[in-house]
Amino acid sequence: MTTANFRPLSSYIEYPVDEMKQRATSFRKDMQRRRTVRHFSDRPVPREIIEECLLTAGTAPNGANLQPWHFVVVSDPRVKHEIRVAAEEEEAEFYHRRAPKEWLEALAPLGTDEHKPFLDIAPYLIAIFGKNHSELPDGRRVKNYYVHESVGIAAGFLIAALHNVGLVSLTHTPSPMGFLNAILDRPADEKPFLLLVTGFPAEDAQVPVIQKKPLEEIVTFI
Ligand code: IYR
Repeated sequence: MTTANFRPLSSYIEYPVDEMKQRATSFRKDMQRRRTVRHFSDRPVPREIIEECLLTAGTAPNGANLQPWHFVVVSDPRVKHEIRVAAEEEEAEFYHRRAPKEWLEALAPLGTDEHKPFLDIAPYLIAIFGKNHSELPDGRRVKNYYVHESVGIAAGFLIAALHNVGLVSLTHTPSPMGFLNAILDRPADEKPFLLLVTGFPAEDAQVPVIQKKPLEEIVTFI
């Protein structure tokens, strides 16, 4: 059994209350500017920027610090195209056969359909996998905990990190996503969680006019 090893919390910063308020508001405003974008430019993005954002994602709190995630960053146009073909096949099935009417109605305001040109155009497709098991440094294979929660939080960090550097992203969820294991050669124990499309927005990018719920609707203080 490994024993716990503690050190002082030296990275913590406390701000005066006024500064806390300012920071809360300025972060809220900056995050409110973020939009999910489906119209991408093919302009390249330096890989080290993506690497930095992925390191931020890797700081996410997670089950037993087993860090149950793996990110595959796809920039090879041939692999991107393979993903597009497979995703569009699933999506055509979804939009024309599988999706219940109620789901299609919920999606109508977003104007989505089975065509996914952004999978060819955007410079990076980041396939995010949740790992059900980890390999410890001593070679032992152990179970991971709270995989969905952990990977979801890491994905949120990544989306915020990309936004912070002036990139846009799309949380794409072709369903089912099993084809990502085959194309990206990932083991069956890893489950695709999200395909995060990222890059610069197209110059004529448009976004749907939608509203976020007000505080009273999403929060209860007791
Ligand atoms: N996966 C499909 C459908 C879709 C589902 C939800 I929930 C969305 O918020 C958006 C789209 C697609 O990507 O088009």
